[in-house]
Amino acid sequence: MYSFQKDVILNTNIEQLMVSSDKVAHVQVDNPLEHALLVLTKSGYSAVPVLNHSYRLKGLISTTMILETVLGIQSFEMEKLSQLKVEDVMNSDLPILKVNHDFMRALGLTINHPFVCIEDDDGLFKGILTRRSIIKLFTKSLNKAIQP
Ligand code: 2BA
Repeated sequence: MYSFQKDVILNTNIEQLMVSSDKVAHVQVDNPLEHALLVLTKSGYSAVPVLNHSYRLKGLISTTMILETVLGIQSFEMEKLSQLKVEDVMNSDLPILKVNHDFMRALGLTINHPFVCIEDDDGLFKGILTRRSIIKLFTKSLNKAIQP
């Protein structure tokens, strides 16, 4: 009989799984769209967090959001890349976890979001929790459980 370590998973501290802010590609609210497109393209991520100058979370921006904005009726309106700012386009309706939130809350959010931003008690951006880190945790635990 396999024994899956349910308690180990449920008691996981989300800070342990977090990609810390210094390793997270991000943009700022007042960056022009062309800068955001550069960050997204060069990092290879499809969406990244948006912060203000006090390092607080303000939204998310993705390549798709930018392309939809510059796509006109007949052609791409590339001048919008320098005219518009990240805050004009970003999605500000984002789920946020606190460092002390429990693992089940985090797990539920990653059903619909590939990553969830984490902030500390003062509202400062701490990092992100990705689906990858959660799948890694389950894989490790299941591997332990099925090993003879
Ligand atoms: P996506 O960019 O759509 O990436 C989907 C998955 O593809 C990632 O899943 C990861 O497994 C892989 N991937 C994409 N670009 C990668 C890269 N440059 N290096 C390594 N692996 C890459 P997750 O790791 O679960 O990430 C979920 C989402 O979290 C990503 O979606 C991205 O929007 C965001 N993300 C992850 N790490 C990030 C970071 N360091 N900075 C900013 N955003 C990040």
